[in-house]
Amino acid sequence: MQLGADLVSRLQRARRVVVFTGAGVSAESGIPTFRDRQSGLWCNCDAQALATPEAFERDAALVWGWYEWRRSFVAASEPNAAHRAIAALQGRVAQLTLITQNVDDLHERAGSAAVLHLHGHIGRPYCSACRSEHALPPAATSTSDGGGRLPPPRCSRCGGRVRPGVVWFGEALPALEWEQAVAAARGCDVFLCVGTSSVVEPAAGLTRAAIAAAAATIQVNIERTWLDELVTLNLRGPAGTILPELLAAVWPDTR
Ligand code: BJW
Ligand code: ZN
Repeated sequence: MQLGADLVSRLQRARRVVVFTGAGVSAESGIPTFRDRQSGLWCNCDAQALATPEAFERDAALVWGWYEWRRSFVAASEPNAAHRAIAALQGRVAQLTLITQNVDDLHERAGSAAVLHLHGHIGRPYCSACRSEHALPPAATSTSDGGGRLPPPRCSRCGGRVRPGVVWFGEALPALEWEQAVAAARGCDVFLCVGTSSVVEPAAGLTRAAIAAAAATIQVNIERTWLDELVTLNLRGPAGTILPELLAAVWPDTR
């Protein structure tokens, strides 16, 4: 991998590194992305129709069934080389902040600690009335048909309807995670933006914040995004190939 001596040295000397990931980092684990033309989760349906509080109000069984189908996908998936490379990076820099938009737990399963999940967790549903967490049975075996209608469980405390533990359009991001993410983006030396289309706000603003703070910004993606002209370096290709190569280029003793 040709990185340029300046960038290699910047990475080697970096004290504060942020890795910001999106659905593309889990694509090679078999989890469909949101917006890719071929395999996107929502290519056959309108995102707004399923990922909003209004949709859940209107047709809870449709939305709950869709999320249970996706939870089964996550349960059947394993972390890939990109998740593992990010976990390995943790041992290389003084301070690594891992921020993800993903609702899966593949970063954690690869060994990353303290992951900031900006859009929640698919495995942590909670009561839409009293907000208490609700334990779920292990995910059912995944089916390829996009799931069926399934009524959501009821809260054991108040009888309210249990909802997926994710952040829908129009909902606020978790305040603490967001504050920590913004502070990390503003204060980092190097910001890696991996496998995200960067179209969803306010998360996409983190890369802009890192650019404004004069961090070295590296985008890893198989396709162009609107950030291509703004970042320091674009590494075009699958994250599961590019990230291990990046580590090996900067720290040649990486195994
Ligand atoms: C690979 C690869 C490989 C493939 N290797 N790469 C400003 C302007 C306009 C609109 C707004 C704005 N501010 C807010 C909004 C509204 C809205 C928004 O952003 N809308 C835009 C779509 C226009 N935002 C919100 O509503 C947010 N809330 C909010 O702002 O609240 C305000 C508020 C404040 C106070 C009180 C109350 C309210 C919430 C956003 C929540 C987003 N939620 C979702 C669903 C989560 C649940 C679920 O999982 O179902 O999060 S949407 C969906 O998009 C999901 C993702 O996390 C998110 C980002 O998608 P991501 O990860 O980038 O995936 P893709 O598919 O888009 O891209 C994949 C990329 O990977 C591609 O580029 C591929 O090329 C690449 N790739 N394989 C490397 N192997
Ligand atoms: Zn309740």
